[in-house]
Amino acid sequence: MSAVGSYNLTAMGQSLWILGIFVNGLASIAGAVNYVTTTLLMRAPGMGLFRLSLTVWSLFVTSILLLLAVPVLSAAGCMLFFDLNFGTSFFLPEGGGDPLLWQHLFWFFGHPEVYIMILPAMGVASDILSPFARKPIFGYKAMVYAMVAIGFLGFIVWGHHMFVSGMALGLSEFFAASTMLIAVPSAIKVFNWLGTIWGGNIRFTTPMLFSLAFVSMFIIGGLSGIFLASTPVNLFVHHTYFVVAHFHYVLFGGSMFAMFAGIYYWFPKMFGKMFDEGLGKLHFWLTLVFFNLTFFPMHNLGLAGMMRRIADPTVYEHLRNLQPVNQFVTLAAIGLGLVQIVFFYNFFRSLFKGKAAPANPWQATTLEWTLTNPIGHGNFPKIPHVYHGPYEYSVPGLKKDYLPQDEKLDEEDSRKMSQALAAAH
Ligand SMILES: [Cu+2]
Repeated sequence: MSAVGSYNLTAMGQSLWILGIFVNGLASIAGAVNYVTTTLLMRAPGMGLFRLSLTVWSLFVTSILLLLAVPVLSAAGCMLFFDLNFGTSFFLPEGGGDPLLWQHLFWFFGHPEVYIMILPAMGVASDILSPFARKPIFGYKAMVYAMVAIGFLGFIVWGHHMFVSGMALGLSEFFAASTMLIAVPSAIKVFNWLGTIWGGNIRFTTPMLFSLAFVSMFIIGGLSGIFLASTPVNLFVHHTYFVVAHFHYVLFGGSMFAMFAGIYYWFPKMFGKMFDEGLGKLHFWLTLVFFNLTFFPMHNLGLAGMMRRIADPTVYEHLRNLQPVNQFVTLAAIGLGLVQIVFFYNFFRSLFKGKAAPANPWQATTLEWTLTNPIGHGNFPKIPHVYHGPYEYSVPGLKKDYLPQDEKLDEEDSRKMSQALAAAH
């Protein structure tokens, strides 16, 4: 609605919101250009693309998704801004526009955005599972190609958010099929994570626990995702808490758990201090328990008819029998929030009073662990040379069980290593 007389406050609020989205989009695009350029053009000598850690690969793929998805949101925002302020009718039926066009443009950005949030988590979890299982990543190249496939497929599934919009049957079949196809590269990743830790010499540190929980919670969120990809099931549960449950298993159980894993893993390198392992584990177990108490019952609530959005309060009368479960979920959510105090306490206490961290506390192989603590100006005093892949753990024939990426083997060691490898085959 355009302003009549005094300026329309709703339109002003929305216009400012669009401006915010636009500025945020510019920042995302600039950041993505930076990541893509750095990954492609500024690698250390010897650092081939297939020697990059999976975190870097995940950020590279994520950046390409950002470059393709964010401009669409910005353009849609501009169109909305024009509708609100300059009398155009891109989305207004009375002027010949189509409100569904907004949904299409939003979700063309919105679905890839979900992968923008989960892909870096996948990279971080890979970088943590390998050193704490003391085994190379199982199927490194398959992991890379799976991320590329997830990135590509992420652009042709947006319609699964719009099954209830009156979409043509043929179109919804396409979106259902393309969405289910994403289960394939996702399952490749899950099986490769399991293959990585299978038979490993597992160290249950805080970052490892969070990474393992990431994989487990991502499996639950992935499975409910397959339910939601199916159009008839989706029509039934679309407006319910089942979607809220699914979403949080992917983005809290997934992204947030991996984010915590990453913070604990790189804390010693970022700040030169060790965090308190006991408090880290307490934070992990409480988060895992309260997370599941909060979000698992939402599956049941959704199937029982609990709606996501309620405009008419009289509807609550019909939902009265769900009140106890809703109250339980609310209490669990408050618990989940309070538990994070343990994290912040541990974070700041370790920051100021933690014991000094050795340069490579996890005996990991990637380049950041070759830096001394504290890290000097410009990070690397001289540009390192890379000789190996990122996950050389338990290499046969060597004295220690890991081989840093920049460590050149002498002739005797490389001979021993190739002999041991040949004997193993
Ligand atoms: Cu989606």
